[in-house]
Amino acid sequence: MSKRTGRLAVLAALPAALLTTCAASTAFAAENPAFQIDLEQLNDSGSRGTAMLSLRGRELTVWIKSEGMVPGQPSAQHLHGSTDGHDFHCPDASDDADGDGILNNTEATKDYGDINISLTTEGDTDAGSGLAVDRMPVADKEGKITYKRTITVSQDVVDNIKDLHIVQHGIDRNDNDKYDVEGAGKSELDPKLPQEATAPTNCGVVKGAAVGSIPVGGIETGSGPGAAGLSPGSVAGGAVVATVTAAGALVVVRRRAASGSAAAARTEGAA
Ligand SMILES: [Cu+2]
Repeated sequence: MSKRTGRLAVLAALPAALLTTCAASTAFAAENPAFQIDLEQLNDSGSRGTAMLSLRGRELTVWIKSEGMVPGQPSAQHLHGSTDGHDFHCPDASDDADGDGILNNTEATKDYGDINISLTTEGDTDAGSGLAVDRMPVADKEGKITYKRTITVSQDVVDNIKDLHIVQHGIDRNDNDKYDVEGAGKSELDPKLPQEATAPTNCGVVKGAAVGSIPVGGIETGSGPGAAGLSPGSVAGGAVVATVTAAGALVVVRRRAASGSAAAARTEGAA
């Protein structure tokens, strides 16, 4: 081998070495990716916050810090959207289809999709726990919520995490620190429930989500081994269960409010 050829060989090897380095660091980032979410108010709630999603294999850790929540009240919170490539996003006031001044959950679901994961404080996290308010975080007396939980998710969620987003629910239109029908009428989900308890108060998408969601098309067709997880069908089925469960769970809130013991409802803030 001539000296010249030898040098060329070294030069040729360099990019390969660089590529290997890059691949290694990319692999590291891909192994433990983290995504930031800014929560922005809906329904003029004044609520806002930040959230972080980080993945270690199929272990998803969710951090949420929000403020402007209803003091002493539980806030249902979820990862909404789908893992089959559909591009859901956060709604805005223009989605108030019936023009009543309240963006209710049904109107908003058209944009942010069904519940994919319920961000409960303990126990189940499926869509069926969507309104299990006894397992949802309670805002402290300043209206702040701090939440952190690590949950095991399906590979579909891992692969499409950028297509999901966080929604927190619960507004207080008449500023009396509780969910009541005087504030915004009855919930469209169940006329026995106050709209204030189910209407969304904030929403946030994963930063850079639009970029991430483009190549997802391949996932839609591919359903090879290991693609098990939440199918659109099972999510839809879960949503029905969620509504039913919701009716039961929210009755707790309603009874508290009805008993007039707002103080009792103002349990000490979780976390
Ligand atoms: Cu939700």
